Amino acid sequence: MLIAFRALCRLGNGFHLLKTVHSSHLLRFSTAGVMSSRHKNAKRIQGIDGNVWVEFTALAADPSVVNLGQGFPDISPPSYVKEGLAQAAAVDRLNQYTRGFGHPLLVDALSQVYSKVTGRKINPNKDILVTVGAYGSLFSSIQGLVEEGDEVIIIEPFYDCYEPMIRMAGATPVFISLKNKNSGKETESSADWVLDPEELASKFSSKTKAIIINTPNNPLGKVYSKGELQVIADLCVKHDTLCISDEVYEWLVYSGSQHVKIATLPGMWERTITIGSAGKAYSVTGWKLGWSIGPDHLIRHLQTVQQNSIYTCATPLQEALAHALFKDLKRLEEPECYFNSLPRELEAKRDRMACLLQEAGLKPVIPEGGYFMIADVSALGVDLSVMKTDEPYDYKFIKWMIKTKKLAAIPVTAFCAPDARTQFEKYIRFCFIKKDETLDAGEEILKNWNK
Ligand code: IK2
Repeated sequence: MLIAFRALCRLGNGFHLLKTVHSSHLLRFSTAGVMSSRHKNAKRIQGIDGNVWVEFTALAADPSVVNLGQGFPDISPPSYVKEGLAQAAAVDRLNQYTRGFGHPLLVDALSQVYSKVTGRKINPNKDILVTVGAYGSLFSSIQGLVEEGDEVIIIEPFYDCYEPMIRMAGATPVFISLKNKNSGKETESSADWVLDPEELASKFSSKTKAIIINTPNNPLGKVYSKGELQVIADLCVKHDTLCISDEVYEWLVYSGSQHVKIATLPGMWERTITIGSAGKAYSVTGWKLGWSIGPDHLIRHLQTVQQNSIYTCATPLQEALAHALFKDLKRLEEPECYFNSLPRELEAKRDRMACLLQEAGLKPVIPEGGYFMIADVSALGVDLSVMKTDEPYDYKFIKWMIKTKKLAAIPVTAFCAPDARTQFEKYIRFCFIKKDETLDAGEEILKNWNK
């Protein structure tokens, strides 16, 4: 426990200083008593105040910068999705609170879609929680299920919020890194990045409460094969461990790969929370609607977190999402279904992005899914030793690139723990769910890189 050692000493300038034995932070206090030790942060958020999105979104906000950084589409969402929202907002009743665990029409739609996809009857009221984005699902899963002293395994590179959420729950993240088994190959693929099964087994212990997986993975684009998921599933069953499966890019899988839900493997339904996102499924990231799907005995704990925190999500958005899902459910096997047409559209953008990066001398890792591509920038040989910060190379590289080339991306070390920094700092992440004009502007910069 943090024991604050107060040494209040009156200074000539009318301020007091408070020192703590825990950190070197000195808090300033006005004589008027505006601030006191009561204003100090809660211990659970100590050390997690840095955030890659806050930092790099601000840097990329300059309109002269071509933003291939944060993962939001600038293509138009489907018209029926936008029209559905306008229609919902026109109904008085739909502008009021709805059922806290999910709007009845939406949980009905989700249960029908996921019953079909998983081949298991999903109970709309007991097996589903609608949340504020996938972030809300991750948060309620971790708060509802992970205890102080527990360990949670996360696989690097991982979506950055997993680690602080685990720490806020008082638990300890245990890291394992995907390794590139074919480093140096002419064309690298996200499929080259694999887990060592023995190393993974060594991470499980009696303290392991859960493992978080993310397929397709952000930032790498790896789509875990059934065999790879089976290795994870066998360890979960053996050690009676929960699995939080972040599948926000489940529909965005490219030719030759197939998305497999770990919850469908034997013994996994009863221990898995599967997470989805409307933002990613329908290219409406600003809607911030997500969902958790799993067995009643786990979902009820997430519901407890939600009913005592945000309580409910926006009703018109949920109504509109339900109508969109019903429309696509009817044509799930047809090319017009958005879940089939979007990956087709994106595969062409992915291939274009890979060519652009290669021509500019970067080495892309071709993703099997999702809408990000990481690229090795080391061959460019940009010397950043003049930047006197202790930041990893990728952070410096992107700050330099935004300033001098007017192109924004995201550093890959934001997705790993400090120990893996040397493995990942030569990579930066680009987002390719962008309209052609945005990709054209990126192409222009990359073509003129050496001029
Ligand atoms: N999980 C993963 C794997 C995500 O990628 C995201 C959203 N990330 O988008 C920002 C970026 O990577 O540039 C989430 C969870 C959160 O999804 P939501 O927006 O539905 O809360």
